[in-house]
Amino acid sequence: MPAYLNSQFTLRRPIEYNNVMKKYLIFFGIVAAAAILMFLPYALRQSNAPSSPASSSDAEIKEPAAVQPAAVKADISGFKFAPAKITVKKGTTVEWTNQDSAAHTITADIAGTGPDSELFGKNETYRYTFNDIGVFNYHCKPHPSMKGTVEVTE
Ligand SMILES: [Cu+2]
Repeated sequence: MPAYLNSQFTLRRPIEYNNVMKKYLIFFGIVAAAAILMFLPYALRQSNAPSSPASSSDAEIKEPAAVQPAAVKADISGFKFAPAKITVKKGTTVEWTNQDSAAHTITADIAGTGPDSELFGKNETYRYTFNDIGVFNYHCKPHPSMKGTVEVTE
């Protein structure tokens, strides 16, 4: 008699079959639960689809901020600050370029409260970052009639 037909095997077979079925049911149960858990966030995201244009417009709002110039540019031309009055947000750097042959300075009217450059000549620049809120009046040391203002807002 072949071994696979012995009575022990045929008796045991249904029990083993049940065990195998139980293992399969548990396995598929876990797979199904995992599949549901994996698809749940996706399904929730899909249901939020109408609000996704809002998130893309958030990105559009962020983009100009990232592209924001490193410095606000101003000129010194014809013995004048141009523009003479600049309004910037706190933390903004202002960069002045001297277009005149004469050397000029950017000097805070109240020493120690704002820009204080050396003399700088034609096509040279001076940068100052305004980290405090307020109105900063400045002038040119050799030409006190040259006056400018930077207003720094929140
Ligand atoms: Cu000057």
